[in-house]
Amino acid sequence: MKVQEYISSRREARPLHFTLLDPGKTSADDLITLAKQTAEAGTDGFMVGGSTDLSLENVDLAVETIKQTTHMPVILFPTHASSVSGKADAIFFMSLLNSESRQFLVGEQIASAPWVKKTGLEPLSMAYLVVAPGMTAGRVGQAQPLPRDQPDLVVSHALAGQYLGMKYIYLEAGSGASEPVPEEIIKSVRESIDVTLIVGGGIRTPESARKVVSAGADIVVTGTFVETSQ
Ligand code: 1GP
Repeated sequence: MKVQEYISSRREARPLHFTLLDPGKTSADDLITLAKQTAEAGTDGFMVGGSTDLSLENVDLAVETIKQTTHMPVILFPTHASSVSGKADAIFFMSLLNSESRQFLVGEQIASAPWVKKTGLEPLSMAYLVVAPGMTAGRVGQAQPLPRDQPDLVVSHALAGQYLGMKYIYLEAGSGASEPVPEEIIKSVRESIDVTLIVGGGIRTPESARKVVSAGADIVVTGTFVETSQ
């Protein structure tokens, strides 16, 4: 089954949870433990990536480790074309729509496209929107983080992503953010778009995950919470 079908069929039953694992921050042994624990806890899939420069070997190893441990879908969440592992099931083929740099709007994508075709990775087109504070993702992606008090501006970006044909919209507060994306923003985007809405960054408690879901997220992503909860 394609990952896109896996996501949409699971979503018919309930909102989903994805676990983000960063091989730049986590050892191979810890990846096994974390993957096992989160799979047992009911996560729906894994994203592998990070904002820092990751080597292809590192990402290949992480993807293989997670797949062997859990047999669940692994989706790349890349920053640079150089770390696109052909061993994953799919790739969030994403454009950081509020980046000021051509590199993150379309440059890394052009660089990785032939490799995606060659390896048969399933591309999942995604508009990646960095909301303040944005953290490392915002800094590395040269984004002007979208202000937390301007839902209309975030909606404009999300709609532009949908009209450009992107099947997923990711609202990102930044890994380790003190607060998730505000509920008002999530609600406004949810009411405006028809495609799958992913929300991540700063979600560390069941309560905040619940709020993000009731505001309209289809998929909730946690990274830091998992990394720090062994
Ligand atoms: C980062 O949204 C993800 O891209 C996860 O963020 O590490 O804060 O959970 P956290």
